[in-house]
Amino acid sequence: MWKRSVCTKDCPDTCGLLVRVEKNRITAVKGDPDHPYTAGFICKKAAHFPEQVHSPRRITTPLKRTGPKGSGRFEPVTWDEALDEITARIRSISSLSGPQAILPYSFAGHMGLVHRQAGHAFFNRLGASALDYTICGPAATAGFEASLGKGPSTEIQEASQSDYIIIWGSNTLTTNIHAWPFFVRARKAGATLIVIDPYRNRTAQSADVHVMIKPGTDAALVLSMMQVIIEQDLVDHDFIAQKTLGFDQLKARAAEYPPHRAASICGVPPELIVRLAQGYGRARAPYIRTGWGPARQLRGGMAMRTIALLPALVGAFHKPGAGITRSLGGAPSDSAFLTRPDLRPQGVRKVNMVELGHALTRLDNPKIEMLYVYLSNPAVVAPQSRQVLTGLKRDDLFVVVQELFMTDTCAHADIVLPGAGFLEVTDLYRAYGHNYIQMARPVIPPVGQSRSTLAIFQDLAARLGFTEEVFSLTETDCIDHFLRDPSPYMQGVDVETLRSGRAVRLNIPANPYTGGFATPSGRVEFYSQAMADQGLDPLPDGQPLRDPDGDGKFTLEFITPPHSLFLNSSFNEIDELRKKAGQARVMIHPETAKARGIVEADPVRVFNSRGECLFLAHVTDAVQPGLLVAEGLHWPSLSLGGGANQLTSQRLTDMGNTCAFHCNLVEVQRAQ
Ligand SMILES: Nc1nc2c(c(=O)[nH]1)N[C@H]1C(S)=C(S)[C@@H](COP(=O)(O)OP(=O)(O)OC[C@H]3O[C@@H](n4cnc5c(=O)[nH]c(N)nc54)[C@H](O)[C@@H]3O)O[C@H]1N2
Ligand SMILES: Nc1nc2c(c(=O)[nH]1)N[C@H]1C(S)=C(S)[C@@H](COP(=O)(O)OP(=O)(O)OC[C@H]3O[C@@H](n4cnc5c(=O)[nH]c(N)nc54)[C@H](O)[C@@H]3O)O[C@H]1N2
Ligand SMILES: [Mo]
Repeated sequence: MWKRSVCTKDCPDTCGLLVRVEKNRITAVKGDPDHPYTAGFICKKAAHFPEQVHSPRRITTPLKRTGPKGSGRFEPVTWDEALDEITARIRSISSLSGPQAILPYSFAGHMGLVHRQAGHAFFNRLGASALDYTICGPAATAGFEASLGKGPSTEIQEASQSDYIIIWGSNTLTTNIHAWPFFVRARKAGATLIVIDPYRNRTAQSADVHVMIKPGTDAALVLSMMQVIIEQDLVDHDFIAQKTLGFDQLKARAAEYPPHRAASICGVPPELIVRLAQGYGRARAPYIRTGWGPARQLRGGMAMRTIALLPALVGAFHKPGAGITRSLGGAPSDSAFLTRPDLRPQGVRKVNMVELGHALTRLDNPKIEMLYVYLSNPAVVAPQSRQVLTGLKRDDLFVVVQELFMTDTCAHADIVLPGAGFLEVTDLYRAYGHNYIQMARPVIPPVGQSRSTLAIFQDLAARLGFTEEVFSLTETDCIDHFLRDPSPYMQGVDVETLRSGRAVRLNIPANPYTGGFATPSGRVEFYSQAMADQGLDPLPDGQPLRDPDGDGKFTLEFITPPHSLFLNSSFNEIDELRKKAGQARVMIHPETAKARGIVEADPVRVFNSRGECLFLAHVTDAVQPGLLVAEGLHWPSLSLGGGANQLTSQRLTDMGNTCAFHCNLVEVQRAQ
């Protein structure tokens, strides 16, 4: 029997799925042809869901550590034993050191509105240290909002009517593949496709023009394009007069970046900058798809803010097929009934999740004594892994991990709890690459003794005597709450269709900017007083900032973008996908390799002051000289030594306090 469901992995596409179930086993998964956006095809990863759900690697009972920390030796225990031990620890730590000695750590292993947020009320009520959820998007969001205000951006489907598409720091064919058909449609009608990226990724290989920019220099490139657009009078004077703020100051700033000067910063030849500016400025419907890449830099907020201003210069916001896309999917947004921020005692400290390494090794008053991990794999995904692992190995740290698989984080746990996967629970899903929401019910019961995130936290809450209503809400109670959300995005949403399991469109216009801009001035802000108030440059600024810890010591830049066969660190557990991905590789330009005596497939050691890791060298001109690229987060326990996050830093971005995953200086040498 085929049942309808949704892919809930942390990917913009949130695909409609059809799942074949025979005797409580999932035997096949395919795309739902009726899904209005994902339209019947799925990625290579999702096709492996049957093996993932029923994998022999799946954790099916609670486990308790028997060997030394990090040894990965466990014995099965009952749920009562496991939860009793956790509650006893919570009680003793809370009374001796205070509840802030407990730190929850979670992210987006499951994207459902209910289960993803199901632990928040518990930790708020406990008075635990609060986690700041910064590892992915906030720099991009903050940069974009400073220019255009809060709210959804242009729907990707619009791009099919564009004649000039720029994919700016997104590896669309790897990370957002369902956007591609809309770009293909536009190209069939004659559109030009530009990719701006430091390396020739799969998407750049398929573009008309690949602009091989140096990492962290997007703002300089944009300012230079602006200089050309203004000088050649390709601007939309009416739009600028009526809908923008600070054009004269912008003009003066852009004048500081003539193409020959910008070229020396961003490595893009001056003639190409002029061509780009003219192509964009003269297009009938210029459209930009931004990824998160430009934001994962120390000045990533500024980069995103500057890119977001470009459409205003040419009045693109009011042209069909034109605009700019970042994250989509606005509503339902009010989760307070479920997360209960009001239960959190006043003055509880916040811990930035990017700084987990510091938190576990340096934070005091009180020191972290319990780490409770769910829906995340911080041993692999968090920056500066050496320090994270030092923290996780502390004998005086009690670690609980809720997981489906024995990840590198689980290996450091004292107690592991088996989580029920997305095909085993009821939840509501909102995408961030399209404007549809969808509800899914379990297609099979929880595998083994696994339990849903909501069920686990409610059991813990009951053991600790928490009686607030939130601790007894069912999945469907929560979904009913979300569906009653008064947000305008929910208006007209057909709840019956939603309950039948089909995707339903939110009430969000395809081009929301036609309704105006939610900035303080109501205009696009070339000049932002809000940024000035935060001590930031109120105008776009093109000065890059390289990794300060490596400056003067290391000369090679190192970026760590996603792998097509993994989803962050997920899917390493599928043997076939891991084998297909092969050992962790680092791309090196032939000149850079030659200068170091490195040839194809050599084992190499990449290092900086934060750590080191091993890769196999892939010598290729798909990267520029002086840049190393390592795609994907391989589990160190199942691949060559280390993992790319050995080399990344906990330094925070200029806006949004996010991780600058693509801002690293390193050196490489042959291993042995
Ligand atoms: N297959 C697969 N799909 C995924 C994921 C995955 O791991 N695997 N991850 C998911 C998640 S959580 C997210 S947030 C999204 C992320 O999706 P993307 O936005 O596509 O990923 P990023 O890591 O931000 O990198 C995007 C591109 O930015 C480039 N880049 C790096 N630095 C710069 C820079 O300074 N300027 C410019 N212009 N480009 C730069 C990188 O080389 C890369 O090609 O993808 C989601 N989808
Ligand atoms: N170097 C580098 N590091 C990065 C990035 C990068 O580009 N470069 N990208 C960053 C980004 S964009 C992000 S969003 C973060 C992502 O970081 P994470 O959100 O930690 O992503 P995953 O590695 O997919 O880990 C999710 C874990 O949740 C588990 N899980 C899935 N579903 C369930 C469930 O229903 N119940 C339970 N209990 N567990 C479940 C999975 O098995 C998996 O181990 O990583 C970041 N790290
Ligand atoms: Mo992400």
